Amino acid sequence: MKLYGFTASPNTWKVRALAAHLKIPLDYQLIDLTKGAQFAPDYLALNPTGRTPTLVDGDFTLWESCAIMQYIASKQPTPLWPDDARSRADITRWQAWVLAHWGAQACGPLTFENLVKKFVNLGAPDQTAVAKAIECFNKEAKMLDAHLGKHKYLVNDTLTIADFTVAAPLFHAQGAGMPVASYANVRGWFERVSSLPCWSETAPQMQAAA
Ligand SMILES: N[C@@H](CCC(=O)N[C@@H](CS)C(=O)NCC(=O)O)C(=O)O
Repeated sequence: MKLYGFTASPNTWKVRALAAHLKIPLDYQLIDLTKGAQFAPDYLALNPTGRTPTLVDGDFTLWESCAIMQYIASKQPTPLWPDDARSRADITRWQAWVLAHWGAQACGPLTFENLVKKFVNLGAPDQTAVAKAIECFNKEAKMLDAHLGKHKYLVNDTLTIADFTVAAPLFHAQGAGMPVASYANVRGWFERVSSLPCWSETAPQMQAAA
């Protein structure tokens, strides 16, 4: 299987980490977003949204990182994607929450304003956008922290692809100014998930623009 992605993006990193954890080889090709490679005609033919990541498995092409994770995890039996309807719906629920709220309204805007802009010289963070994202982060993190106060992992108290999905944006927490310090259960859970070797095996090398 071939994965096209941008290494520093949590959306690519979580897919690569999952495949590494499952020992499923991926032929990885960088799509350099800083050079506009996502808009090259060959890439747009695979992913007309002009975003990363994209998976190609023979004649099957798939974009949207959470769908890619479910597909990769379906390649072989694994407790990370249990074969029962309730577990799969529960995992999908957390992935939908990331797409609609945790990523889109909280971690994503903070990463863009405080980190990405610095790396690609896009100017100062928009403080109105930062304040709004911090407010969203605290609202969602409070709910997540309460859940993790009762559970070791997000679904069935066992590691699943839900943990990979929710944890991925937090790898940029420090640089992006995400206020994780107040959420002890989130921090404890993130330590458990992030200590899996698959994350460091697939980690980006980050260097800010001068
Ligand atoms: N919902 C999509 C989001 C993909 C996405 O926004 N990817 C970003 C990198 S994090 C991207 O490729 N952006 C390029 C652009 O918007 O031009 C997914 O989960 O795959």
